[in-house]
Amino acid sequence: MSHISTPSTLITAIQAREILDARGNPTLEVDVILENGAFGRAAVPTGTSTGQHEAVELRDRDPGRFLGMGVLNAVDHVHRQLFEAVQDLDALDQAGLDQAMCEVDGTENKGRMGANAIIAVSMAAARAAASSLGLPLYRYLGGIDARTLPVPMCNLINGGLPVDGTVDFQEFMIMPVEAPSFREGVRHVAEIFHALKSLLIRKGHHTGVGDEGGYCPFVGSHREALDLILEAIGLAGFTTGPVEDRPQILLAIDAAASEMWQQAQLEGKRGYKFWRSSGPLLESERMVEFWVNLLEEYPMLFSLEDPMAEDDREGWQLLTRALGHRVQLVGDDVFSTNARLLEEGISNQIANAILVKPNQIGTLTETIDTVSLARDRGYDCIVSHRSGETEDTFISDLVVALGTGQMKIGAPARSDRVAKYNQLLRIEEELGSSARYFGRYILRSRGTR
Ligand code: 2PG
Ligand code: MG
Repeated sequence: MSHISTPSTLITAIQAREILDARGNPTLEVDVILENGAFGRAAVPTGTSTGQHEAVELRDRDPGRFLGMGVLNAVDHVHRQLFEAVQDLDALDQAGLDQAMCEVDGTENKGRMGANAIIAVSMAAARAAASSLGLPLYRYLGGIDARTLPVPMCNLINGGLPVDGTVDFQEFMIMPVEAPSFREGVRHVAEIFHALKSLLIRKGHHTGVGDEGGYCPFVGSHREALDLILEAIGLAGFTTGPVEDRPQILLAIDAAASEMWQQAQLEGKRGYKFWRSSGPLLESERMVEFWVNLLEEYPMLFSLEDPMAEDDREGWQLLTRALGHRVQLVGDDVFSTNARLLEEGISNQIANAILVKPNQIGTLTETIDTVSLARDRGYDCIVSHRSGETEDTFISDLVVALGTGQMKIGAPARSDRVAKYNQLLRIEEELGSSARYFGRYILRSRGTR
């Protein structure tokens, strides 16, 4: 890539620091400075229901600070080994500097330097490079084709592991597929979010929100959660219904089923434990039947994320065979934004879409490689936030750059989530008439039922 280099875009300084994420836990922020004075800053989010094969998030484990969650060792690695590796490298050569950092780490899971340290430098360097060229980040990363605004997967109800005492599944989401623009899509989801709040109050539920900004009512069952959402959609004046009827709003669930699988394992059993609703333990085949029946009952359900556990490959295969032609089946834990795991999943015919979280793999280059692989093999990609976010909006630019057309953002509430929506609103405005909203196009490769 040296042909596009100009000496002025060489990395001359890096400053890392420990900051707080939206849950009050420490995380890493990094500034990268180039010879020409250009500056880029990035902060790293954190997951809760993390896949077993995610790149390592390095924590200090010093019980005397932040309950062991400090990241001072990662900060130190940025200042020493990682800076040494990328000092005087060209920030325009993203692949080169990402590779240099991977080499210094030398492990497959970035366990020595910490994936949090590496991804922070990787993203900050991209920002500095964009700034040197006077380009917005989405334009720098995506070129002239970067003009597709995603359909937001907007979280309305939170449950699962991060929330005590509510529903089994982690996230219940809506997708404004018939909006004419992203801006209108945001209006749709925000109005439904407010309608749901009024409904919850009317029904005597509390309206506290979870990490992703969605409400956490004590509803007990997933059906009750889905019914509340359907009612809120109607109250707000929007339509939902079978996918083939072209409703304005479709539904999505992140079941985070690996947690249910692990819960059963704790009891020495193999299957899925519906622990909140104290339902039965379902073996893989029964779990597949569960999903098939739920889709019959709720034909507006378009997307199921982690409907099966990452350790239940046969279950995933069964489900993909049963439903893969009709709905979007998204692998989060099972792929962990890792091209090798995705390749394996593709050959085993698991899922038909992948969640993309840059910090799961640890460099921007590898994130983009995973998206390219997914696309080549006909898998849809959904760029995603994490449950522990910061005010950083990198992923909003990334989703437009990659043009994947879908983004899991959380609720239209709380600044760590809203920052992402607002950045997409700015990008849409800047693109003007060139902007296109992905909208109904998400249905292109899924047959109707
Ligand atoms: C998920 C995400 C965010 P986490 O499971 O998809 O919604 O959560 O970052 O905790 O894995
Ligand atoms: Mg998930």
